[in-house]
Amino acid sequence: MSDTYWDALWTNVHLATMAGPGSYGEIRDAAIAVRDGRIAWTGRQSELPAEHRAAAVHDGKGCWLTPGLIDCHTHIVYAGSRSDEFEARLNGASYEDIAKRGGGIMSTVHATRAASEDALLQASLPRVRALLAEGVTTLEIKSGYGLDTGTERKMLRVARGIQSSLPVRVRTTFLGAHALPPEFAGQAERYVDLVCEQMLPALAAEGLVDAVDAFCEKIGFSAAQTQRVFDAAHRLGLPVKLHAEQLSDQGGAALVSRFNGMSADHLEYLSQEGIAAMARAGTVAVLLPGAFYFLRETRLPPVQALRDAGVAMAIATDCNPGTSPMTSLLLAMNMACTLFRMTPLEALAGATVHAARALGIGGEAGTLEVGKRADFALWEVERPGELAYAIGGNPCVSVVNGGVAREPRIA
Ligand code: DI6
Ligand code: FE
Repeated sequence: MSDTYWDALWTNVHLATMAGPGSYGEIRDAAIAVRDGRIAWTGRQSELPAEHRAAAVHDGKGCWLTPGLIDCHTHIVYAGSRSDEFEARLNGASYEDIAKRGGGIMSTVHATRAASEDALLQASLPRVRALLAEGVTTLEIKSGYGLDTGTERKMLRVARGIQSSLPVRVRTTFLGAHALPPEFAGQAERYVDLVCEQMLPALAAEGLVDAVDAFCEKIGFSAAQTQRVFDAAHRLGLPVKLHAEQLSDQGGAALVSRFNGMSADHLEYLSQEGIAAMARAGTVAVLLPGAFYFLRETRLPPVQALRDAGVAMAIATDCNPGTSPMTSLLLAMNMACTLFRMTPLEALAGATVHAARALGIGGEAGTLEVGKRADFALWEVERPGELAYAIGGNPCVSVVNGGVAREPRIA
């Protein structure tokens, strides 16, 4: 079989390869070829090798073709809804009122504990389908609404089940240190013992954990407790990331950087020392404009300082029922521009090349380069910057997962 025998070829497209810093990596009037699920050739269509053969040829009809989008921070597996709390708060109820009624994050924990594995999967699939309709090909999913071994296991199994049910690659993250479960009230250290000594080793041994996260916050876990979780992760050889500096500066970004963390996420209250530590370690800043918007936060993440320090910025939905009930990565990209003053190029890089790095899969995904997985999306837009422009539009016309084309909307 010669080098130029391909499984599939897309012609008549413009590529935004996202390879090479500071540009879309545009190749106009281009073609892209796939073999064995990987990108085998990219370039100008006029430069296609004369002797090439492809089993299938797709006419891209002048569309722009980008790497498949990557949502690198979600809590998309959960049961129940918190729309009642949203409405109660807009009718004047306080957070305390809601917490007294067993609301807030604990209402999601109760609903998730009560749901069967299949019910949890069925509740989650429509949210994932909404992301997939917008060209998402890789998705990170966290546990953290179980807070006991059995329910954390159930969440992670459902996350793996999503990859078996739909055309998407899933990276799982263990977030046992998300909140203190009611049965451990006043005993945070004992709960961290359980997370480090039982939950994480058991779930990692079952192959359910790709990375480890924690909620390092006054209302979550302290930096010292987070460090214990990271030590446990490293003993098991697992990479770490962190919910850091969302509501206050706990030094979380510097902490996760010391552990060579893949990402520090949220970062509204990030300090200059935190930025310097992230730059040194190459830790990606994952910015989450949906939570900023939904919480009506006013403190902006330090985007210009991150840029100046050369810290890569990713964008994600943070899809969760409490602070970011959002299933549109394109909208998150738009909000990153309008709310955080990121550029459309930074927003697209944030949902492709930098999101891949935040998941530790930069060698496999995130750009259109020969040898990487053939995950890409075709868009009916005039220019790639248009992807961050519309509020609620979806110009996706086709998605390719591992070289296999599909409709954006899937049943
Ligand atoms: N940060 C958040 O914004 C969410 N979790 C976290 O660590 C909140 C989760 C929820 O309220 O359900
Ligand atoms: Fe989150």
